[in-house]
Amino acid sequence: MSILNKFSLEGKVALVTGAAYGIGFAIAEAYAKAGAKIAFNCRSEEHLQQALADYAAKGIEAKGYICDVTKEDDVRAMVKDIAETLGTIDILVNNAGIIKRIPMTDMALSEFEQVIDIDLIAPFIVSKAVIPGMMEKGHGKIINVCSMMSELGRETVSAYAAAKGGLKMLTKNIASEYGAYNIQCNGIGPGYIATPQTAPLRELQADGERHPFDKFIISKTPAERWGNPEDLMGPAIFLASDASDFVNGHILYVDGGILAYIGKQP
Ligand code: NAP
Ligand code: GCO
Repeated sequence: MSILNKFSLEGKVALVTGAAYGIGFAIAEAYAKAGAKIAFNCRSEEHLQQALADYAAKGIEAKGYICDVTKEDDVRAMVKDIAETLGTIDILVNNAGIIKRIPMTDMALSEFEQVIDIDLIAPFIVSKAVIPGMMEKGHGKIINVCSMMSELGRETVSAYAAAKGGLKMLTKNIASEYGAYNIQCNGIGPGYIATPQTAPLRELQADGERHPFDKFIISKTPAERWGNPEDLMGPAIFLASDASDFVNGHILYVDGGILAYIGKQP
């Protein structure tokens, strides 16, 4: 048997939250191409319909749900329906997330709370709904989408950094608490990836110049480029497959070397 079979997801059921587009879509696409049955969710009917068409255009039969990951009853109903239609979830990717870029002292409490709700509390909600099925099956893979902000801070992203830092520790705690049930929980930490979430940081300036932040990230990345969602496909397959059965509580940074690099000398 080829060693590459360890990376196969054949016959597995994967739920990728927030996978209508962006990083979640790329991870779900990768899982489908590795053999998994795919379920995903988002909040918007328009995004759902567009995503179903986009998956179909790639030959992927994805099952989509309108489900806000912060609503526990709706999440439990979605997980139950997936179990009844596709099978008990083997792989969960807590991908759904938002960011608000506001100086902390200008940020309303409600804005801070919304980011924490979606980026930290929701991974708790969804993992809590999925783990009992994994325990019953005797295996499971949970991948939490962390961030450079799981390790670093920067101006205007206090809520997001707090959430993603917390998500790193939630990852380690799930790994610790459920490792004995053959459930591995790891994080994937993308660097700066070209998606709608980071589009404002890459907008061309009125004079046609690149955005200052765009130039900043290029100077902080040894690869001298933004990442693409496709850059996450291989690492995500690894963390979801048998090839990572003894990897647990690890945050796999996929950042082109940002965290290793002091930055290009001026
Ligand atoms: P994105 O393009 O903004 O996509 C976010 C997805 O999450 C959308 O499908 C959105 O769909 C869904 N979503 C948001 N809130 C939701 C909720 N409450 N319930 C259900 N779905 C929800 O973001 P992205 O860049 O792909 O990022 C995906 C994940 O990677 C996020 O956790 C982000 O923090 C993380 N990340 C991104 C980068 C980057 O550079 N892009 C780097 C590191 C980590 P609806 O709006 O239709 O609900
Ligand atoms: C920002 C960016 C980052 C990325 C990502 C980096 O405003 O700094 O949006 O937070 O989204 O999380 O890993």
